[in-house]
Amino acid sequence: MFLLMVFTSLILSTYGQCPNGYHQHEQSCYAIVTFVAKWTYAETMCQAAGSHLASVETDAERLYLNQYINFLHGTKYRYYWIGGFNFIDGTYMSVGAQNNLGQIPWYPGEPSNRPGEHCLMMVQDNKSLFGDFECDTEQAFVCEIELNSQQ
Ligand SMILES: [Ca+2]
Repeated sequence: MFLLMVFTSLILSTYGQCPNGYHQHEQSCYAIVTFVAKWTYAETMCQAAGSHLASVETDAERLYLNQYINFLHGTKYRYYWIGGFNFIDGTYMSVGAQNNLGQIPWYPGEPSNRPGEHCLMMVQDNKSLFGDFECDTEQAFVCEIELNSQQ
C-alpha cells in the first residue's frame, strides 16, 4: 500500500501539470478530441476545458502530434482542426497565442482557398501537413495548453 502511494505521488508529480484528459509533451498539454465539431465549436470546447485549439508552431511539435495521434487513433480520423484561422486579413493567426503563424507547412495542393476555407487543419498521414478547410465541416481536433505562457 505504501509503495502504491509513493508510486501514485511520483506519477502525479511527473504529470500533475496537465489537467485530466490532457497529455504532457515538453511545455504543453494536449488533448486529442475525436468528437467531431465545426472549427468554432471545437475552439469553444477547448476553451471550456481551459485550452485553445493547438498552435502547432514547429516541425518537432507537428511530428510529435503525428506520432501521438497515430498511437491513439491511427488514421481513423483524417483531419484534425488546429488553432489557425484567416478570417481577418488572409494571414493565418494562432487562436491560442494570438500571433501570426508565419510559414505554414502546407500539404501538397494546399492552400486550396475554396470559399469558406478559413480554418486550418492537419492531415493525419505520415507528416501531418496542413490544409485550409471549410470551417463549418465537422472534424476531430487538438486542444493545447501552453504551460509556459502567462495568461
Ligand atoms: Ca484546402
